[in-house]
Amino acid sequence: MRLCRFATSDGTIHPGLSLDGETVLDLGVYGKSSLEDVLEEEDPLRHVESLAEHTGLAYRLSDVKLLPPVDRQEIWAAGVTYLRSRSARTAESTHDASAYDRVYAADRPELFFKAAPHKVVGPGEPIGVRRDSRWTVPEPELALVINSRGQVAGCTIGNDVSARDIEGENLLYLPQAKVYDRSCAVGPWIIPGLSEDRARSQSIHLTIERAGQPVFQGDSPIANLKRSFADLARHLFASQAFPRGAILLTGTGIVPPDSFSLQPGDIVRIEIPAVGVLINPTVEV
Ligand code: DO4
Ligand code: MG
Repeated sequence: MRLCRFATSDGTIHPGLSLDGETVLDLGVYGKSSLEDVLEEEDPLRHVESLAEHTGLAYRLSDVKLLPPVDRQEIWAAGVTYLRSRSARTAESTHDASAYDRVYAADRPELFFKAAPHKVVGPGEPIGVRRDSRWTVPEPELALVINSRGQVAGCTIGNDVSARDIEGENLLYLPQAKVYDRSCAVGPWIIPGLSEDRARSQSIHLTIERAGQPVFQGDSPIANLKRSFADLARHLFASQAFPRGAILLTGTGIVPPDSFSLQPGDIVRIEIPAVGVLINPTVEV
C-alpha cells in the first residue's frame, strides 16, 4: 500500500493510494482533500487499510503524473547520522572539523531546514547543481513523514543535494550548501506505517548515470543509521510546532569519491526496495 500525490491530464491534483503498483485510487472521492488528511488520522495505517477496502475511481499510473508527496509540510534534514557521513565531512573541511565528531556522539542531533514545500522537486523533475559550486553530490536518504503530533506516519525517499565545496569551506555556509533551487527531491511514494525494524532491514541504493553509463554506484544499510526514528522526531519537535507535519530526511550513508561531482544531464536513481525508486535528472541552477 503506497500513498502519493498525482496530477491528471486536466491538471488537477489528487491524493492517491496504489494497491497494485499499476493503478492509483483517487482518495479525493473519499473526502480526502490532501495526503495531510490521511496522515493526521489517529492511526494513519489503519485508516489507509480501511480506504483500501473501497473500489473507487482508479487511474492507470501510466496516465497520471506523480508529484512530490508533500502538501504543506516543511522539509528538514538530519546530518552526520552515519559514520560514512562523519568521515566525509571531516575530510572535506578546510576548517576545524571537530564539530562533526562531537555532533555524531552528542545526544542532540544535527537538524537543519532543507526546503519549503513549494520548492520540493518530485519524481522525474530536475534536481539542481549550483553554478557557483564545483563539487556537488546527491545525498540519498530515508525520509520520515511525521504528522502534527510528532508521530512517524510513514516513510518516503529524499535527496538532500549538497554543495560539498561550500559546506567544506566554512561551517557557516551550510545553509547555502544545502538550500537553493532544486536542492531537495522527495517521493514518489509514502509507505504508511512502515515499521522502523522493516526500514532498518533495507539498504539504500544509489546509481548515477552520465550519457547512459553508470558513473557511480553505492549502497548503505539503513541499519547503520545511528539514531532512532523516535529520537530524531522528538528533537525536531522540541520547542517547535509543525501544524502541518514535517518531512525529515535522516542523513546519508553514501558518499561518492572526492573526485566525483554531479553534472547537468546526470540521472540520479535512488532505490529503497520497500519504499520505491526516486529518479531525477540534473540541471544547473
Ligand atoms: O553537516 C553537514 C550535513 C550532513 C548531511 O547532510 C548528512 O549527513 O546527510
Ligand atoms: Mg544529508
